[in-house]
Amino acid sequence: MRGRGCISTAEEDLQGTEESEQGGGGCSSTATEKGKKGGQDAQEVLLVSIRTDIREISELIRTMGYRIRECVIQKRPFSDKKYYVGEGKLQEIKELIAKLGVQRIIVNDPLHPTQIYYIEKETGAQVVDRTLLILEIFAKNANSVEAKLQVELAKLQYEIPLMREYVHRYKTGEHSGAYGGGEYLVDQYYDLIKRRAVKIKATLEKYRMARELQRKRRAELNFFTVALAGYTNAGKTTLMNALTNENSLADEHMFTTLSTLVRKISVQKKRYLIVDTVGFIDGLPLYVIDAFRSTYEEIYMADVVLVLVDASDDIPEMLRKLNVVTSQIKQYANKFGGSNNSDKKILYVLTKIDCADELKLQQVSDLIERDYHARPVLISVHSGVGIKELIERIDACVGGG
Ligand SMILES: Nc1nc2c(ncn2[C@@H]2O[C@H](COP(=O)(O)OP(=O)(O)OP(=O)(O)O)[C@@H](O)[C@H]2O)c(=O)[nH]1
Ligand SMILES: [Mg+2]
Repeated sequence: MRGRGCISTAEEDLQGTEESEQGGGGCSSTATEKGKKGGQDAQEVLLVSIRTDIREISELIRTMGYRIRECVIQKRPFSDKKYYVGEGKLQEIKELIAKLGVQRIIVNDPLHPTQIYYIEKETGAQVVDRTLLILEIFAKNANSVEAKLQVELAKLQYEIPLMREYVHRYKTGEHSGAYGGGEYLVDQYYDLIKRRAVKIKATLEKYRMARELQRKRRAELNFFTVALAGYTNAGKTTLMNALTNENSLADEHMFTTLSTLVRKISVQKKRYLIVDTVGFIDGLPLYVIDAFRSTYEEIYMADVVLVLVDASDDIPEMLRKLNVVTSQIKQYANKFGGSNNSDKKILYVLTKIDCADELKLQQVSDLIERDYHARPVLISVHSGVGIKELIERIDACVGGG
Protein backbone atom coordinates (compact mmCIF):
# COMPACT_ATOMS: atom_id res chain seq x y z
CA MET A 1 0.00 0.00 0.00
CA ARG A 2 1.09 3.62 -0.37
CA GLY A 3 1.16 4.04 3.34
CA ARG A 4 -1.77 6.48 3.40
CA GLY A 5 -4.13 4.05 5.13
CA CYS A 6 -5.56 5.51 8.29
CA ILE A 7 -7.79 2.83 9.70
CA SER A 8 -7.18 2.73 13.39
CA THR A 9 -8.63 0.94 16.31
CA ALA A 10 -9.50 4.03 18.35
CA GLU A 11 -11.80 3.05 21.16
CA GLU A 12 -15.33 3.84 20.29
CA ASP A 13 -16.82 4.68 23.60
CA LEU A 14 -18.32 7.92 24.74
CA GLN A 15 -15.90 8.32 27.63
CA GLY A 16 -12.75 10.31 26.87
CA THR A 17 -14.41 13.47 25.47
CA GLU A 18 -12.30 16.52 26.32
CA GLU A 19 -15.29 18.61 27.24
CA SER A 20 -15.66 19.52 30.86
CA GLU A 21 -17.82 22.03 32.60
CA GLN A 22 -15.89 22.31 35.84
CA GLY A 23 -15.01 25.80 36.93
CA GLY A 24 -11.21 26.10 37.13
CA GLY A 25 -9.25 22.89 37.49
CA GLY A 26 -6.69 21.60 35.04
CA CYS A 27 -7.45 21.03 31.40
CA SER A 28 -6.35 17.51 30.67
CA SER A 29 -5.51 18.39 27.08
CA THR A 30 -2.66 20.72 27.97
CA ALA A 31 0.06 18.26 28.79
CA THR A 32 -0.78 15.95 25.91
CA GLU A 33 -0.83 18.74 23.39
CA LYS A 34 2.45 20.14 24.62
CA GLY A 35 4.03 16.73 24.52
CA LYS A 36 2.95 16.19 20.96
CA LYS A 37 4.38 19.48 19.76
CA GLY A 38 7.87 18.97 21.03
CA GLY A 39 10.57 16.66 19.90
CA GLN A 40 9.59 16.16 16.29
CA ASP A 41 12.42 16.12 13.79
CA ALA A 42 11.91 18.69 11.07
CA GLN A 43 11.26 16.78 7.88
CA GLU A 44 12.30 18.69 4.77
CA VAL A 45 9.66 19.26 2.13
CA LEU A 46 9.34 20.86 -1.27
CA LEU A 47 6.57 23.43 -1.47
CA VAL A 48 4.80 23.82 -4.81
CA SER A 49 2.35 26.63 -5.48
CA ILE A 50 0.58 28.29 -8.38
CA ARG A 51 0.05 31.41 -6.27
CA THR A 52 2.66 33.76 -4.89
CA ASP A 53 0.99 34.10 -1.50
CA ILE A 54 2.46 31.22 0.44
CA ARG A 55 2.10 32.72 3.94
CA GLU A 56 -0.67 30.48 5.17
CA ILE A 57 0.66 27.23 3.71
CA SER A 58 4.10 28.05 5.15
CA GLU A 59 2.49 28.52 8.56
CA LEU A 60 0.70 25.18 8.21
CA ILE A 61 3.96 23.50 7.20
CA ARG A 62 5.73 24.98 10.22
CA THR A 63 2.87 23.93 12.48
CA MET A 64 3.21 20.37 11.21
CA GLY A 65 6.89 20.47 12.13
CA TYR A 66 8.18 20.31 8.54
CA ARG A 67 10.84 22.57 7.07
CA ILE A 68 10.55 24.04 3.59
CA ARG A 69 13.72 23.08 1.77
CA GLU A 70 12.81 24.73 -1.51
CA CYS A 71 9.77 26.43 -2.94
CA VAL A 72 8.64 26.14 -6.56
CA ILE A 73 6.13 28.75 -7.71
CA GLN A 74 4.53 28.80 -11.12
CA LYS A 75 1.98 31.58 -11.37
CA ARG A 76 -1.09 30.27 -13.20
CA PRO A 77 -4.76 31.24 -13.15
CA PHE A 78 -5.78 27.61 -12.55
CA SER A 79 -4.03 24.33 -12.02
CA ASP A 80 -3.04 21.88 -14.73
CA LYS A 81 -5.55 19.01 -14.75
CA LYS A 82 -2.87 16.37 -14.70
CA TYR A 83 0.17 17.78 -12.92
CA TYR A 84 -1.14 20.91 -11.11
CA VAL A 85 1.82 22.80 -12.67
CA GLY A 86 2.84 22.67 -16.33
CA GLU A 87 4.88 19.74 -17.69
CA GLY A 88 8.07 21.79 -17.91
CA LYS A 89 7.75 22.83 -14.28
CA LEU A 90 7.09 19.24 -13.30
CA GLN A 91 10.41 18.24 -14.86
CA GLU A 92 12.09 20.93 -12.77
CA ILE A 93 10.40 19.54 -9.66
CA LYS A 94 11.52 16.03 -10.56
CA GLU A 95 15.13 17.16 -10.86
CA LEU A 96 14.93 19.10 -7.60
CA ILE A 97 13.52 16.09 -5.78
CA ALA A 98 16.38 13.94 -7.03
CA LYS A 99 18.98 16.59 -6.23
CA LEU A 100 17.72 17.44 -2.73
CA GLY A 101 16.62 13.97 -1.70
CA VAL A 102 13.33 15.39 -0.45
CA GLN A 103 10.55 12.82 -0.08
CA ARG A 104 7.49 15.00 0.32
CA ILE A 105 5.91 17.59 -1.89
CA ILE A 106 3.44 19.96 -0.23
CA VAL A 107 1.00 21.53 -2.66
CA ASN A 108 -0.60 24.88 -1.83
CA ASP A 109 -4.10 23.79 -2.92
CA PRO A 110 -6.47 20.87 -2.59
CA LEU A 111 -5.75 18.44 -5.43
CA HIS A 112 -7.90 16.04 -7.41
CA PRO A 113 -6.91 12.39 -6.85
CA THR A 114 -5.86 12.18 -10.52
CA GLN A 115 -3.37 15.00 -9.99
CA ILE A 116 -1.99 13.31 -6.87
CA TYR A 117 -1.65 10.05 -8.77
CA TYR A 118 0.25 11.60 -11.69
CA ILE A 119 2.56 13.82 -9.62
CA GLU A 120 3.49 10.89 -7.38
CA LYS A 121 4.01 8.64 -10.38
CA GLU A 122 6.30 11.16 -12.08
CA THR A 123 8.32 12.29 -9.08
CA GLY A 124 8.35 9.24 -6.81
CA ALA A 125 7.73 11.60 -3.86
CA GLN A 126 4.68 11.59 -1.62
CA VAL A 127 2.26 14.38 -2.42
CA VAL A 128 0.53 16.14 0.46
CA ASP A 129 -2.05 18.66 -0.69
CA ARG A 130 -3.41 21.47 1.48
CA THR A 131 -6.32 19.39 2.73
CA LEU A 132 -4.16 16.46 3.78
CA LEU A 133 -1.68 18.79 5.47
CA ILE A 134 -4.50 20.25 7.57
CA LEU A 135 -5.75 16.75 8.37
CA GLU A 136 -2.24 15.75 9.46
CA ILE A 137 -2.17 18.72 11.84
CA PHE A 138 -5.60 17.74 13.12
CA ALA A 139 -4.36 14.19 13.68
CA LYS A 140 -1.34 15.47 15.58
CA ASN A 141 -3.45 17.66 17.86
CA ALA A 142 -6.47 15.40 18.41
CA ASN A 143 -6.46 14.45 22.07
CA SER A 144 -9.93 13.11 22.83
CA VAL A 145 -11.57 9.95 21.52
CA GLU A 146 -14.17 12.05 19.73
CA ALA A 147 -11.58 14.29 18.05
CA LYS A 148 -9.54 11.27 17.01
CA LEU A 149 -12.61 9.67 15.42
CA GLN A 150 -13.52 12.93 13.69
CA VAL A 151 -10.03 13.17 12.21
CA GLU A 152 -10.06 9.51 11.22
CA LEU A 153 -13.39 9.94 9.47
CA ALA A 154 -12.20 13.04 7.62
CA LYS A 155 -9.03 11.22 6.57
CA LEU A 156 -11.04 8.24 5.32
CA GLN A 157 -13.28 10.56 3.31
CA TYR A 158 -10.12 12.04 1.85
CA GLU A 159 -8.71 8.60 1.20
CA ILE A 160 -11.72 6.98 -0.47
CA PRO A 161 -11.61 8.88 -3.82
CA LEU A 162 -7.83 8.54 -3.84
CA MET A 163 -8.12 4.80 -3.37
CA ARG A 164 -10.72 4.72 -6.14
CA GLU A 165 -8.20 6.46 -8.41
CA TYR A 166 -5.43 4.00 -7.59
CA VAL A 167 -7.77 1.00 -7.90
CA HIS A 168 -8.88 2.29 -11.30
CA ARG A 169 -5.26 2.70 -12.48
CA TYR A 170 -4.40 -0.70 -11.12
CA LYS A 171 -7.30 -2.42 -12.87
CA THR A 172 -6.58 -0.73 -16.19
CA GLY A 173 -2.98 -1.90 -15.91
CA GLU A 174 -1.65 1.65 -15.78
CA HIS A 175 -0.32 1.20 -12.28
CA SER A 176 1.48 -1.73 -10.79
CA GLY A 177 3.48 -2.49 -7.74
CA ALA A 178 1.91 -0.24 -5.14
CA TYR A 179 -0.88 -2.70 -4.41
CA GLY A 180 1.28 -5.81 -4.29
CA GLY A 181 -1.54 -7.85 -2.74
CA GLY A 182 -3.44 -8.02 -6.01
CA GLU A 183 -6.87 -6.95 -7.16
CA TYR A 184 -8.76 -8.98 -4.57
CA LEU A 185 -6.91 -7.39 -1.65
CA VAL A 186 -7.33 -3.92 -3.11
CA ASP A 187 -11.09 -4.42 -3.30
CA GLN A 188 -11.09 -5.78 0.21
CA TYR A 189 -9.17 -2.81 1.58
CA TYR A 190 -11.49 -0.43 -0.24
CA ASP A 191 -14.54 -2.14 1.31
CA LEU A 192 -12.87 -2.09 4.71
CA ILE A 193 -12.31 1.67 4.73
CA LYS A 194 -15.85 2.28 3.56
CA ARG A 195 -17.24 0.09 6.34
CA ARG A 196 -14.99 1.78 8.89
CA ALA A 197 -16.28 5.20 7.78
CA VAL A 198 -19.89 4.08 8.27
CA LYS A 199 -19.07 2.76 11.73
CA ILE A 200 -17.31 5.96 12.81
CA LYS A 201 -20.22 8.06 11.54
CA ALA A 202 -22.59 6.09 13.74
CA THR A 203 -20.37 6.57 16.80
CA LEU A 204 -19.95 10.29 16.13
CA GLU A 205 -23.70 10.63 15.85
CA LYS A 206 -23.92 9.29 19.42
CA TYR A 207 -21.49 11.98 20.55
CA ARG A 208 -23.58 14.57 18.77
CA MET A 209 -26.77 13.42 20.47
CA ALA A 210 -24.98 13.49 23.85
CA ARG A 211 -23.89 17.09 23.19
CA GLU A 212 -27.40 18.01 22.19
CA LEU A 213 -28.69 16.65 25.49
CA GLN A 214 -25.98 18.56 27.35
CA ARG A 215 -27.04 21.78 25.62
CA LYS A 216 -30.67 21.21 26.59
CA ARG A 217 -29.64 20.61 30.19
CA ARG A 218 -27.58 23.81 30.25
CA ALA A 219 -30.51 25.81 28.86
CA GLU A 220 -32.82 24.36 31.51
CA LEU A 221 -30.33 25.45 34.16
CA ASN A 222 -30.42 28.98 32.71
CA PHE A 223 -26.88 29.02 31.43
CA PHE A 224 -26.11 31.32 28.51
CA THR A 225 -23.63 29.87 26.11
CA VAL A 226 -20.94 32.07 24.59
CA ALA A 227 -18.89 30.44 21.83
CA LEU A 228 -15.48 31.68 20.79
CA ALA A 229 -15.22 31.47 17.03
CA GLY A 230 -12.56 32.70 14.67
CA TYR A 231 -9.92 31.80 12.19
CA THR A 232 -7.32 29.43 13.57
CA ASN A 233 -4.76 31.26 15.71
CA ALA A 234 -7.04 34.28 16.22
CA GLY A 235 -6.52 34.15 19.98
CA LYS A 236 -9.60 32.20 21.11
CA THR A 237 -7.95 30.06 23.77
CA THR A 238 -5.98 33.01 25.13
CA LEU A 239 -9.27 34.88 25.61
CA MET A 240 -10.90 31.76 27.09
CA ASN A 241 -8.06 31.50 29.61
CA ALA A 242 -8.42 35.17 30.53
CA LEU A 243 -12.19 34.98 30.97
CA THR A 244 -12.21 31.78 32.98
CA ASN A 245 -8.82 31.61 34.72
CA GLU A 246 -8.08 28.53 32.71
CA ASN A 247 -4.63 27.47 31.55
CA SER A 248 -5.24 25.72 28.25
CA LEU A 249 -2.53 25.56 25.66
CA ALA A 250 -2.44 28.66 23.48
CA ASP A 251 0.47 29.23 21.13
CA GLU A 252 1.50 30.59 17.76
CA HIS A 253 0.73 27.34 15.93
CA MET A 254 -2.44 26.67 13.96
CA PHE A 255 -5.19 24.35 15.21
CA THR A 256 -3.71 24.02 18.67
CA THR A 257 -7.26 23.54 19.91
CA LEU A 258 -9.23 20.73 18.35
CA SER A 259 -11.49 19.54 21.14
CA THR A 260 -14.22 21.57 22.73
CA LEU A 261 -13.63 23.03 26.16
CA VAL A 262 -16.50 24.50 28.18
CA ARG A 263 -16.00 26.59 31.31
CA LYS A 264 -18.44 28.38 33.61
CA ILE A 265 -18.30 32.03 34.64
CA SER A 266 -20.78 34.24 36.43
CA VAL A 267 -21.44 37.86 35.48
CA GLN A 268 -24.04 40.06 37.19
CA LYS A 269 -25.79 36.99 38.61
CA LYS A 270 -26.01 35.45 35.17
CA ARG A 271 -24.30 32.15 34.54
CA TYR A 272 -22.36 31.76 31.34
CA LEU A 273 -20.69 28.84 29.69
CA ILE A 274 -17.73 29.88 27.57
CA VAL A 275 -17.00 27.46 24.76
CA ASP A 276 -13.59 27.26 23.08
CA THR A 277 -13.32 24.99 20.12
CA VAL A 278 -11.70 24.29 16.75
CA GLY A 279 -10.88 27.27 14.54
CA PHE A 280 -11.90 27.93 10.96
CA ILE A 281 -9.71 27.99 7.88
CA ASP A 282 -10.30 28.79 4.24
CA GLY A 283 -11.12 25.99 1.82
CA LEU A 284 -11.86 23.25 4.31
CA PRO A 285 -13.83 20.64 2.37
CA LEU A 286 -17.43 19.97 3.38
CA TYR A 287 -16.70 16.43 4.47
CA VAL A 288 -14.20 17.73 7.04
CA ILE A 289 -16.75 20.17 8.45
CA ASP A 290 -19.26 17.31 8.45
CA ALA A 291 -16.88 15.04 10.34
CA PHE A 292 -16.48 17.80 12.94
CA ARG A 293 -20.18 18.54 13.00
CA SER A 294 -20.68 17.89 16.72
CA THR A 295 -17.79 20.23 17.50
CA TYR A 296 -18.78 23.07 15.17
CA GLU A 297 -22.36 22.75 16.37
CA GLU A 298 -21.24 24.12 19.73
CA ILE A 299 -20.66 27.39 17.86
CA TYR A 300 -23.82 27.35 15.75
CA MET A 301 -26.01 26.58 18.74
CA ALA A 302 -24.55 29.09 21.22
CA ASP A 303 -26.58 32.06 22.47
CA VAL A 304 -23.80 34.49 21.59
CA VAL A 305 -20.93 33.95 19.18
CA LEU A 306 -17.79 36.02 19.56
CA VAL A 307 -16.10 36.21 16.17
CA LEU A 308 -12.46 36.99 16.88
CA VAL A 309 -10.36 38.81 14.30
CA ASP A 310 -6.60 38.99 14.71
CA ALA A 311 -5.66 42.67 14.52
CA SER A 312 -1.98 41.85 14.04
CA ASP A 313 -2.80 40.84 10.44
CA ASP A 314 -2.96 43.44 7.69
CA ILE A 315 -6.43 44.75 6.83
CA PRO A 316 -7.08 42.64 3.68
CA GLU A 317 -6.02 39.52 5.59
CA MET A 318 -8.31 40.41 8.52
CA LEU A 319 -11.26 40.89 6.16
CA ARG A 320 -10.47 37.68 4.25
CA LYS A 321 -10.40 35.63 7.44
CA LEU A 322 -13.50 37.33 8.82
CA ASN A 323 -15.32 36.53 5.61
CA VAL A 324 -14.27 32.86 5.81
CA VAL A 325 -15.51 32.57 9.40
CA THR A 326 -18.82 34.37 8.96
CA SER A 327 -19.73 32.61 5.73
CA GLN A 328 -18.89 29.22 7.20
CA ILE A 329 -20.95 29.96 10.31
CA LYS A 330 -23.87 31.11 8.18
CA GLN A 331 -23.62 28.18 5.77
CA TYR A 332 -23.46 25.49 8.41
CA ALA A 333 -25.87 27.10 10.85
CA ASN A 334 -28.43 27.02 8.06
CA LYS A 335 -27.53 23.46 7.17
CA PHE A 336 -27.51 22.04 10.67
CA GLY A 337 -29.37 24.50 12.84
CA GLY A 338 -32.45 25.40 10.80
CA SER A 339 -34.34 28.56 11.60
CA ASN A 340 -33.22 28.55 15.27
CA ASN A 341 -30.06 30.26 14.18
CA SER A 342 -31.42 33.13 12.16
CA ASP A 343 -31.39 35.46 15.17
CA LYS A 344 -28.02 34.39 16.49
CA LYS A 345 -26.18 37.16 18.23
CA ILE A 346 -22.72 37.75 16.86
CA LEU A 347 -20.19 40.06 18.48
CA TYR A 348 -17.18 41.00 16.39
CA VAL A 349 -14.01 41.24 18.44
CA LEU A 350 -10.70 42.65 17.24
CA THR A 351 -8.03 40.86 19.26
CA LYS A 352 -4.31 41.49 19.79
CA ILE A 353 -4.81 45.24 19.41
CA ASP A 354 -1.49 45.73 21.19
CA CYS A 355 -0.03 44.72 17.81
CA ALA A 356 -1.94 47.27 15.73
CA ASP A 357 -1.80 51.06 15.43
CA GLU A 358 -4.74 53.39 15.98
CA LEU A 359 -5.23 54.17 12.31
CA LYS A 360 -5.44 50.51 11.29
CA LEU A 361 -7.90 49.76 14.09
CA GLN A 362 -10.04 52.72 13.10
CA GLN A 363 -10.03 51.72 9.41
CA VAL A 364 -10.83 48.07 9.98
CA SER A 365 -13.54 48.90 12.54
CA ASP A 366 -15.19 51.19 9.97
CA LEU A 367 -15.02 48.47 7.32
CA ILE A 368 -16.50 45.86 9.66
CA GLU A 369 -19.26 48.24 10.67
CA ARG A 370 -19.99 48.97 7.00
CA ASP A 371 -20.07 45.30 5.93
CA TYR A 372 -21.39 43.58 9.05
CA HIS A 373 -23.49 46.39 10.55
CA ALA A 374 -21.87 46.17 13.96
CA ARG A 375 -18.92 47.96 15.52
CA PRO A 376 -16.30 45.49 16.79
CA VAL A 377 -15.12 45.40 20.38
CA LEU A 378 -11.38 46.07 20.61
CA ILE A 379 -9.39 43.94 23.04
CA SER A 380 -5.91 42.86 23.93
CA VAL A 381 -5.67 39.97 26.32
CA HIS A 382 -1.98 40.65 26.77
CA SER A 383 -2.51 44.21 28.00
CA GLY A 384 -6.00 43.63 29.43
CA VAL A 385 -7.53 46.43 27.33
CA GLY A 386 -11.18 46.00 26.40
CA ILE A 387 -11.94 42.83 28.39
CA LYS A 388 -14.33 44.66 30.74
CA GLU A 389 -16.17 46.22 27.81
CA LEU A 390 -16.38 42.83 26.11
CA ILE A 391 -18.03 41.28 29.15
CA GLU A 392 -20.51 44.17 29.27
CA ARG A 393 -21.30 43.73 25.59
CA ILE A 394 -21.87 39.98 26.08
CA ASP A 395 -24.15 40.73 29.02
CA ALA A 396 -26.07 43.27 26.97
CA CYS A 397 -26.48 40.70 24.20
CA VAL A 398 -28.42 38.34 26.44
CA GLY A 399 -30.62 41.07 27.81
CA GLY A 400 -28.56 42.43 30.66
CA GLY A 401 -27.06 45.83 31.40
N1 LIG B 1 0.21 40.21 21.20
C1 LIG B 1 -0.84 39.47 21.52
N2 LIG B 1 -0.82 38.16 21.23
C2 LIG B 1 -1.92 37.43 21.55
C3 LIG B 1 -3.07 38.00 22.16
N3 LIG B 1 -3.99 37.03 22.31
C4 LIG B 1 -3.43 35.90 21.81
N4 LIG B 1 -2.18 36.14 21.37
C5 LIG B 1 -1.23 35.17 20.78
O1 LIG B 1 -1.80 34.61 19.61
C6 LIG B 1 -1.37 33.26 19.44
C7 LIG B 1 -2.56 32.36 19.19
O2 LIG B 1 -3.35 32.34 20.35
P1 LIG B 1 -4.37 31.15 20.68
O3 LIG B 1 -5.13 31.59 21.87
O4 LIG B 1 -3.65 29.84 20.74
O5 LIG B 1 -5.27 31.18 19.39
P2 LIG B 1 -6.45 30.18 18.99
O6 LIG B 1 -7.44 30.99 18.23
O7 LIG B 1 -6.95 29.47 20.20
O8 LIG B 1 -5.67 29.20 18.01
P3 LIG B 1 -6.01 27.67 17.56
O9 LIG B 1 -6.55 26.93 18.75
O10 LIG B 1 -4.68 27.16 17.12
O11 LIG B 1 -7.00 27.79 16.43
C8 LIG B 1 -0.59 32.90 20.73
O12 LIG B 1 0.78 32.99 20.45
C9 LIG B 1 -1.03 33.99 21.71
O13 LIG B 1 -0.04 34.31 22.68
C10 LIG B 1 -3.03 39.41 22.48
O14 LIG B 1 -3.96 40.01 23.01
N5 LIG B 1 -1.90 40.08 22.11
MG1 LIG C 1 -6.99 27.50 20.65
